[in-house]
Parts: sequence; structure tokens; C-alpha cells
Amino acid sequence: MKSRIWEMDLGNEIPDSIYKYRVMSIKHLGELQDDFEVLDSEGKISSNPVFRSYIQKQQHNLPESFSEAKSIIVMAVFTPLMTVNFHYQGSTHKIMVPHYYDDGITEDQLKNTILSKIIGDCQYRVENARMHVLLKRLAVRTGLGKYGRNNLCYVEGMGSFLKLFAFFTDFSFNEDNWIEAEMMDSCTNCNVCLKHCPTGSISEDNFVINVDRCLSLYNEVSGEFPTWLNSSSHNALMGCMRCQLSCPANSEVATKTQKLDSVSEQETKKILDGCPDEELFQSLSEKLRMFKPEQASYFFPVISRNLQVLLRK
Ligand code: B12
Ligand code: SF4
Ligand code: SF4
Repeated sequence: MKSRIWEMDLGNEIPDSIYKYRVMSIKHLGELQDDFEVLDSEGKISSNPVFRSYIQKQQHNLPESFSEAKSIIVMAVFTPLMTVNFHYQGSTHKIMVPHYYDDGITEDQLKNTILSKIIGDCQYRVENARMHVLLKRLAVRTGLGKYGRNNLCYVEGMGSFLKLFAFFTDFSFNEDNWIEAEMMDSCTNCNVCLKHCPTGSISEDNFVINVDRCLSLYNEVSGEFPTWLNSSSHNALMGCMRCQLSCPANSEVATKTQKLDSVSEQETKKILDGCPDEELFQSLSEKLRMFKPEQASYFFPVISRNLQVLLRK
């Protein structure tokens, strides 16, 4: 088995090979907010309340507690797709786990990486900007990545298999990256993701995907699936991989898929029957790395519902 990031002894910083970054002056934050408001005023952005609740705080402003911040650092960290084998009724079912798993990289490691490798001076302050910015637009506007037609951010060498992070700092860089949002060249004559999206979320006429139909909006959280959602649409333990796995720009990174630890026949049955116990919570939190045992009472029903639709469809 290829070694997985949480099994490596990383120390205080993350290896250069798994991340890329860009820096931007905070003077562009207002322009980032304008980008969003223009699209919103044109009616291109969904008013779905769950979706709006995810993005309502990201107003591209500085936190009151850090008004002296001067720059923002946006980082893409390569996050390979995982699969997990569920043993069920004598067969092995390989199920995809997208970026929801804990890869073991901590906020402290990211901050240390910024201080020692990007700024090169540990006396500056670095604070998480996640709740203040929309990360994809920031990454694309700084030139760290480009938009795919599926609305994901693609970064050289990582495809779209990545997590984005952003941090404010009071360090002022000489460099200030700020460009127009660009679409990937490979999208020009391609509409593969549009064809593979199981719910028709990607369209020719609005570049912004129709979030109301995106499978991930429903299977990341608890609750019943909408009646219009066909059970054959489901393809991952959480989220959806159809527009990314079908994308030619991801063919190379898809070969870097790794495995989580297998879930036994007995455990799979308990998940499908919705009959958990503390031992199962502990075991699943270690194997799937998608929740801590104390978060299991929320996540278990989500995983159970999603697995039922995948294995019993
Ligand atoms: C809300 C949210 C969701 C929602 C809504 C998704 C969406 N597309 O908006 C739901 C729950 C559905 C979701 C699903 C997923 N998400 Co999500 N999500 C977010 C969140 C919180 C905000 C996303 C956002 O900004 N939406 C607002 C829309 C309007 O912005 P946008 O998608 O960037 O759209 C822009 C383009 O359309 C562009 N545009 C418009 N017209 C034109 C024209 C041209 C020519 C061009 C070039 C551009 C352009 O302008 C728009 C606004 O900037 C971010 C985390 C964060 N804090 O930023 C993670 C985030 C975007 N999600 C992420 C991931 C991995 C996913 C999933 C792949 C998970 C999965 N496997 O199922 C799916 C992918 C769905 C998809 N195709 O987008 C990653 C993205 C990684 C990447 N490579 O881009 C993020 C950054 C989380 C992270 N920390 O890494 N997500
Ligand atoms: S499948 Fe084609 S159109 Fe869609 S994001 Fe990938 S390259 Fe672009
Ligand atoms: S994540 Fe799935 S449902 Fe959402 S746009 Fe991509 S293929 Fe469509």
C-alpha cells in the first residue's frame, strides 16, 4: 500500500511536494466581494437556504481581531481520492471517499509552513481566513488555479483533487497576485463533466453550477433525499465524484488514489441496519477518518443512509 499522509512523520511543516500557494494583498478583498455580488445580482447564484448558510459569512472582510492584516495566502493541498472496501454478503464493494476524510494535516502545520517557508520569519501573525473568503474564487483570482466547467478549481499537478486553505498575515509581501478569473484550457472544447453529472447541475448557459441539483448538497448532511434524486446518481460514501473522475484533466491524479482500511462484513451489516454501538463508532472513526467518535451520533446516520443507497440500489 502506498503510504498515506497521516502515516508519515511530517513534523511541524508539510512537505513542499503536496502544496502550492499564492499571495495577495488584502486590498483586493473588496473586489472579490464585488465578483460575487455581480453574479448574484444577475440571478446566477442559487438562493437555496442550505447553500446560502454555507457562504453567508464569507463577506471578504478582515476579522475585527486582525484589522492590521496586510496579505492573504491561499494554499492548495493535494488530497488524493480514497476508496474503502465494504465487505457485504460475501462480496467486496469498493466505495469512493472524496476529500471529506481527515488527512492528518493540522492548522498548526499549515501555519508553521507559512511562517518558516513562505514568509521566512516566525515573528509574524498568521490567522485562518476560511470563514472570510470564498476559496475557489480567491485561488483562481490569484492565479493559483483555474476554473473547470464543473466549477472546481484545478491546480497544476493536482487536477481538482485538492483542499483549499487561506490565511491572513500582517506580513506584507513584495508580490501581489491578482488576475481575471480564467477557465482551464482543456474545457474549451470539452463538455464531458456536463454529460456525466448525474443530476444535470452543469449547464451550457450558466457557468455557475445549479447548486440545488448538486448531489453533494444532499448527501453531506442528514435528512431525506429529495424525491427527484434518482438512487442511481449516488457514487461515493459522501459527496459525488462524477464530474471530477470523468474529467480528462484529472486522469493523471486519479491514478494516485489510495485505500482506507476495510470495513468488515459484521460492521457493514450494523451500518446498513442502523444498529451502531460504541465499538463500531470507534472502529469507523479510525477506518473512515470522516468523524471523531464523539461526532458519530451525527455522522453515523448520514453514512448509514448513503451506504444503504449504494449497496442496496
Ligand atoms: C458551498 C460549497 C459547496 C456547495 C456548493 C458548491 C458550489 N459550486 O458552490 C456544495 C455542498 C454543493 C459543495 C459541493 C462540493 N464541494 Co464544496 N464548498 C463550498 C464552499 C463552502 C463555498 C463554494 C463557493 O464559493 N460557492 C459559491 C459559488 C458561486 O462560487 P464558485 O463555485 O466558485 O463559482 C464561481 C464560478 O462559477 C465563477 N464564474 C462564473 N461565471 C464564470 C465564467 C467564466 C468564464 C469563469 C472562468 C468563471 C466563472 O464565478 C463563481 C463565483 O466566484 C467551499 C469552501 C469555501 N469556504 O470557499 C467548498 C469547496 C469549494 N468545496 C470543495 C469540494 C471538494 C466540493 C466537492 C467536490 C465535494 C464532493 N466530492 O462532492 C463538491 C463539488 C461540487 C461542484 N461541482 O462544485 C472544495 C473545492 C476544491 C476544488 N478543487 O475546487 C472547497 C474549496 C472546500 C475546500 N476547503 O477545499 N460545496
Ligand atoms: S470534463 Fe472537460 S469541461 Fe469539464 S472540467 Fe474537465 S476539462 Fe473542463
Ligand atoms: S459533484 Fe456530482 S452532482 Fe455535483 S456537479 Fe459534480 S457531478 Fe454534478
